[in-house]
Amino acid sequence: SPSCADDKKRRVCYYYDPGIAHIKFSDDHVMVPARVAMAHSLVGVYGMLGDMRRLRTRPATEAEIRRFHSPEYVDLLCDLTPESYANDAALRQKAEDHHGIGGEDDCPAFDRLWKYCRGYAGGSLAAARALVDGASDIAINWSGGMHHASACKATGFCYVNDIVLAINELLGTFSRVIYVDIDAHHGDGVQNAFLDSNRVMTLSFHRYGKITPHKDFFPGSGAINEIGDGAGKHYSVNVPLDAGVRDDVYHTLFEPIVGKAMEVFQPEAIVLQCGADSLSGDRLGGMELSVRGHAECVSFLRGFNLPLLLLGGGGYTINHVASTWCYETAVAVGKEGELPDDIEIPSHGYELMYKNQGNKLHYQTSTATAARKRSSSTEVTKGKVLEHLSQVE
Ligand code: ZLS
Ligand code: CA
Ligand code: ZN
Repeated sequence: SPSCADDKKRRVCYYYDPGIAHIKFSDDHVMVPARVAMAHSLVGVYGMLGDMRRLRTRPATEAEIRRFHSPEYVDLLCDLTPESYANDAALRQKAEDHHGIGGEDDCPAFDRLWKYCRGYAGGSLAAARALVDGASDIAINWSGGMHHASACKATGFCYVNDIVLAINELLGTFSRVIYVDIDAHHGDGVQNAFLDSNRVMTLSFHRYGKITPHKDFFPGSGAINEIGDGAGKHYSVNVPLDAGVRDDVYHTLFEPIVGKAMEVFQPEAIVLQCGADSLSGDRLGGMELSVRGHAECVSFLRGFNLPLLLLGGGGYTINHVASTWCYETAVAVGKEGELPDDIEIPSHGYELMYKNQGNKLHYQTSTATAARKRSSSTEVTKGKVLEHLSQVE
């Protein structure tokens, strides 16, 4: 139960590939992998690297990536470079028409794409193995969490689905795995991969609905009535949210729903995708969580005392992302109470990036002082989701 043994120390392992600092989707892309390097530097300057086992790991192999992704798609990812994309018309056509990659769009063919994919997937696989081995209680890979990728297609900035690979690794040892996704977007790729499985329960909280009369918030899936198929019926859980949801409303839903899911499903391991685009002030998310509100999800799941895999995901205001993942690393090691917020972020190379947030880890959310009325739809959503969960046998 989440109420006891929370002060117990956990063995935490942490994966970081310094190569991530040099990856660029394009000059003006919203997805900035260097945010993970910023988070890593903060974790270092706050003295937490000594509290975790640093994983010795390697990039995922082609064979490991083929365990989920289709042969043609992996062939393409291996061959694709900015040069081959520019010069090989057949390859370019295959990438664009069949595999969601190309142009100036969401998933461009950028330099070192395959290396990037192998790097973050290798991190999530190594993290999953550390939990399987029993060597660690909590394993962290902030560069992972790419929840949209499907077996044969890149979508929504995600090329290789490291989450599906990691869950499959966990399923070799654990009978049931729960996947919780607090990214502002629906975790469609993970849900679809396990849609008819009763060994994986997927639970996504996400913004849902129209952003203009003709356009849905990406990816458009994740309605409350998507509950899974066949043997997996009731094992997909969706919590659609309105734009602007802040800590109070979010946690009116999160603890009761996740608590109920834990109770009816009785998982042996937990995977938490910590997409940071649900934070206030994100360039894409439109939600209003504070750093503490977001991290409360990590503390709550940590409290169940099960093997816990923490992954990154979205997050487009990169100083907010780095602050949050640093604080959540502190939650994992049980030191969040020791992170000083009365002093400015110490000098560590990236300190100038935090100017817009007053140089403090816990920045002020835009609605922190504005009173807003709580919508009755929150109670309706909660009731419907709990009703779905009560049907799990
Ligand atoms: O969950 O909404 C879309 C698709 C489009 C509209 C935008 N154009 C550029 C592409 C086609 C219909 N895509 C979303 C994807 C959001 C992915 C979230 C990933 C995750 O957080 C996990 C990592 C979207 N929203 C905003 C953009 N794309 C977007 C905004 C601005 C830009 C710059 C860079 C690239 C092209 C111009 C881009 C994408
Ligand atoms: Ca989500
Ligand atoms: Zn997202």
